[in-house]
Amino acid sequence: MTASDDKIDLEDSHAPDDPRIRRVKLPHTQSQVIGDLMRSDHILAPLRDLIGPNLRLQTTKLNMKSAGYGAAVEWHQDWAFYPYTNDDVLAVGLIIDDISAENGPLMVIPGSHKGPAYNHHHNGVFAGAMDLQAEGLDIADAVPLQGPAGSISIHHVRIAHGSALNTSTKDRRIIFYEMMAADAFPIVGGRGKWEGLEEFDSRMLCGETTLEPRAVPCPVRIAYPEAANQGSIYEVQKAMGKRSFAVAD
Ligand SMILES: O=C(O)CCC(=O)C(=O)O
Repeated sequence: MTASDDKIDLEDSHAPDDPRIRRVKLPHTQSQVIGDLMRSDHILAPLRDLIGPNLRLQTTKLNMKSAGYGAAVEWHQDWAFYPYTNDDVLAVGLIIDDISAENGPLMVIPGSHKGPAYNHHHNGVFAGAMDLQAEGLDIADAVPLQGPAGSISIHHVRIAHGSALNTSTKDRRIIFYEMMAADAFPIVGGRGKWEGLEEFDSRMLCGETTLEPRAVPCPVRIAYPEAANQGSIYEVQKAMGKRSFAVAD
């Protein structure tokens, strides 16, 4: 491969004779195991406990964060990309490799999910990234989500989170399964997927769908105008002038 496509997102340092994958896109459509696991109670039961019996898929991704060069993800709220009519929207992180402080754990700022819709615009475009300091948040408060392979993390759609470049000798792969209450409908102008009712309902994971969105007042910002680079969060975040994390050589 010489360029990213709709299945694979390549590291900036990728070369055909030195392949470097940053992300596998929609892995549940590429792997039966990942798809079956997504629909199993290992993933769905804890989410039902948190946001109720009716669950719909937002998206999935497998972030590779390979040893030595796995890209950072700048601080952001998922909500900046896909606001819904309510915020019963969660991301399950399925940890494939043991994760410690050294191999680029996902970090979250506790309590930030109860705050505002933080600014993710820079130089007049949606850059999908926050300047923590400018928003009054402190990286010293960040908690790394660490654990042995096979663990899961669950983070709220409005929590500020990010992760550093993996400079260690250990891979850090996480599959993210992002899901919401079935009565959360995407807000027009957000990046939540809406391709009509049939497609929306094809993403039901358990319980019943509805035609009655539940509207809960939540702060929202619209993720436009778009930045020049698109295709994945890593590309969109290049529009952020000031980076919090180092980039690979
Ligand atoms: O893989 C990570 O550490 C960050 C994941 C994330 O926030 C994302 O992909 O949107």
